[in-house]
Amino acid sequence: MIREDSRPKRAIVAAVQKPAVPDLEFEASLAELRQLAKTLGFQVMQTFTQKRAGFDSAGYFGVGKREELKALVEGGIEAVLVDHEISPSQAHNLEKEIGCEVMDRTMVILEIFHRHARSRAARAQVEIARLGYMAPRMREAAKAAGPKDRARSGTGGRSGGESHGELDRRKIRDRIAELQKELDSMKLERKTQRARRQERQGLARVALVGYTNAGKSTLMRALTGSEVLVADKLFATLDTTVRALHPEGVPRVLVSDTVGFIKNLPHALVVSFKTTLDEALEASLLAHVVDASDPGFERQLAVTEEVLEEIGAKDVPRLLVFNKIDRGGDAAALRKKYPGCVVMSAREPAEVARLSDRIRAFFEKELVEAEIFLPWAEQKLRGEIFATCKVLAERADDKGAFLRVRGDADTVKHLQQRYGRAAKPRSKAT
Ligand SMILES: Nc1nc2c(ncn2[C@@H]2O[C@H](COP(=O)(O)OP(=O)(O)O)[C@@H](O)[C@H]2O)c(=O)[nH]1
Ligand SMILES: [Mg+2]
Repeated sequence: MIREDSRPKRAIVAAVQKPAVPDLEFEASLAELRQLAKTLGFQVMQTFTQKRAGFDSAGYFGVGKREELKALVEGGIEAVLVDHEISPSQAHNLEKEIGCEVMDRTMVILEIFHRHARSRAARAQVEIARLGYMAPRMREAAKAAGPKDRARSGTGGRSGGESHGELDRRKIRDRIAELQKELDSMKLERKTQRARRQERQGLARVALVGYTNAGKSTLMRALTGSEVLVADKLFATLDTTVRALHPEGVPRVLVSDTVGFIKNLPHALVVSFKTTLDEALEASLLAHVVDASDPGFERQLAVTEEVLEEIGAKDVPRLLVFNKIDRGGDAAALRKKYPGCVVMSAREPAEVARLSDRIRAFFEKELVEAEIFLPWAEQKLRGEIFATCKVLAERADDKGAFLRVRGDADTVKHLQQRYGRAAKPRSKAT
């Protein structure tokens, strides 16, 4: 759907405004769709709207507007993103008439979820939603393919009267049932999931959560400094949205960008959204990013917290980050109302550095100080100690070296056990 080469696909974001929809609401939804389009790698060239009593049943826009759209497409537009869920026949007609790909809001969102779904449950859930969305559209495509399609249906052990489209629909139904069964069996494995989370807690991970457009991806780039992906084998295969906090320190902190909350989320996608967000559960710290300049931020903040609680992230520590303060918002009032919060602008490097320090401080708090004994025969393992701990001091005797280190409790314990403790453990962990 998205081109493999580096040039982004040129798109138009388009919508019909019905009389009952206030301008502000209409504009906000369009702005959100533009942001979602960017997330998918589209270059949004313009926004195209029409005020109309209702959606045209044949082609969503009125006839004249469809002509206009067609002219724009001929000028080099490759996709039209419609800010409503439109019917399969509307999408089909529109595509044929204007001559380019049409994606509706639901499809755009599904594509984003698909990219973010990492856990087995999230993948299954998103696939169910996708198949549910596809089924009626395939029927439409089959209808458009015409009656000769029916001739092909005799094979494959299906009853003779079944059309190709019906066959596909049955396959989709079967696949949905299969995925649902898989999901049900996964629910029984919840405990395992919790265990996995605990296991990962040794790794310093912070997840950015919050609404689309709050500035999560911008902060992610600013905090991690480079476009270089974390090469760590464990994560490299998992996703492309995990990077190390820059500059790297001890412990090495990994930052991940989660799927954003969406103001105008189609009801059928709520469950997929929540399952996809569950990667947030693997973090030991959630940086909840809020757009302080958005007049509706308090409601968004509340919804985010509710959903985080629902998915079981209630106990994961939070750092509340009010971003975009350069665009608006009352910094003093925010600090007073939300003690411990960070108020900042992602555009101010000094403020990004402050956020970075706050994150680092959170993980450093968890560090312990200890002494590790390293026998002379084991010196080749020095590298590992230096890579995983901060070495504060070093002394030596005839048996080996004693390294005074600060590091993650589990790592330190593991290293101590591996080489045997120093004869006289000097002081306890702080
Ligand atoms: N003025 C201002 N704009 C910001 C700030 N942070 C992000 N943005 C802009 O807000 C838009 C959405 O940011 P993005 O990081 O993509 O949001 P995400 O959907 O949460 O990942 C982009 O156009 C950013 O350039 C900020 O602190 N101040
Ligand atoms: Mg983003």
